[in-house]
Amino acid sequence: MFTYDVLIKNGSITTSGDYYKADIGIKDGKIKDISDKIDPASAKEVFDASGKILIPGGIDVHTHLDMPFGGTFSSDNFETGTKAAAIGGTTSIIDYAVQPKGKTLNETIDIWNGKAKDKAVIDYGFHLAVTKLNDTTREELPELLKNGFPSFKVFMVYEGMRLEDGELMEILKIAKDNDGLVCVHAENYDSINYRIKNLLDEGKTEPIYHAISRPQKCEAEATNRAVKLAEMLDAPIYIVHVSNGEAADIITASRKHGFKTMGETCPQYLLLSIDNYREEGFNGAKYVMSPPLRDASNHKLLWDDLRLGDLQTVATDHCPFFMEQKRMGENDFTKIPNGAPGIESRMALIHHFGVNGGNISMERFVELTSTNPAKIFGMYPDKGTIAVNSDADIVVFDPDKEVTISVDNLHEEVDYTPYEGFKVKGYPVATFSRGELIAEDGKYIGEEGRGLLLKRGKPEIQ
Ligand code: DUC
Ligand code: ZN
Ligand code: ZN
Repeated sequence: MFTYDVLIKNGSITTSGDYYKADIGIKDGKIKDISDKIDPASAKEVFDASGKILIPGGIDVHTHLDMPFGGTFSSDNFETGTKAAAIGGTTSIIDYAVQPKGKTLNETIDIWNGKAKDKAVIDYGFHLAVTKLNDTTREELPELLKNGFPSFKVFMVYEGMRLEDGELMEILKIAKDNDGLVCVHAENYDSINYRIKNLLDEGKTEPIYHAISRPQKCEAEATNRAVKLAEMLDAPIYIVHVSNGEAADIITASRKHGFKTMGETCPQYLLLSIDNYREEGFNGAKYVMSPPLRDASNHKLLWDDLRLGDLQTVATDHCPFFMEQKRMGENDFTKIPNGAPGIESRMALIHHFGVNGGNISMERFVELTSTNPAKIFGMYPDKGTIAVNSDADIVVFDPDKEVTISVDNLHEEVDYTPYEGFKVKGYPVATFSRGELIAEDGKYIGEEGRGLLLKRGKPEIQ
């Protein structure tokens, strides 16, 4: 009888607060021992992590897999998307389950469960995106908040999905009263419609006009409104995909005044810019997402916010579409499906441009990509750390491995990456999920459909 199923030897463990060398003994999917030297004879399988860094599995709390959008579906489903995630060092996701017209929230969970169950290969949770507030949803919300779904999403834009300010306020209050958290997509709906009409009237149909139709102020205004509504109630709020320093400053100010306000940004807002929309032909459509890419001067501001603790997480908003799908908007930028891929490269990009780039420490990298997501969304300490009794979700990270990111070496189900040609030093080379080695050297090697639905607990405000 072995004491451990798996022993990871000789790695350097990095958590959000520590960096040290130790062996890790794993049994039944959990970390059972972390010690200086564990006898290799005590384990069925031994993994040698000499020269490697061991970090808690990445947690991407903002994905859109198999999501209907603008008459099509995002091209990664729960199988392809989570395999790509696993190879890239992510072991849990929280996907947005968007309430379809005429469906209850419980029916929405069933629909998203149908998409994910037996397909996802890593653990997954759902934020319910409430698109209709009526008596049924009002009754469902408190129950769901208490029973494993402690976070909801509200869109302030998108016809058929958006809620009015009063409805957002009501949901913020319900969440506050039931230990939940509301995630908000903040853009000003009316200003976007006003701009779109003028641009199209002037015959301005190319992808760049997507960015011009929803400028930085459009996001900053809605961020301010959402944050102020939450402040009026003293309710926690989490602003998703913050794309610029002006919107981030609103979060910073709110936090300084003692409110429970939090924000997320994504690699695209740290590394790409509005200039990408000017790429030749229809290539600018690759970057059509909302909010859009901004002036590059925002990069430093957002990195500073991440380093100083003004923003708390880095997720992806992974929402891929093939170029063929993007072509739906060839003659009208408003018809380009919104979204871009990123689930597989998040960890390597944030490590390289964050840690190697001198913007954040290695510990802060772990905190932003794993520990804070786990805490904020009720998964800690099962997820988000390397500690005794935590799930053995561990990424073996080779700090010396140099990779040129390309669609040719990624596994996302889409025909481009916005990060084509980006060079990184440091890359995930093996991924353990609940003690099982599921990805190694760019290949998914785990069982099919092994991911489990995460029933999450109370959010911890960071
Ligand atoms: N933004 C996107 O770019 N795609 C999907 C949803 C969203 O908010
Ligand atoms: Zn959004
Ligand atoms: Zn999104």
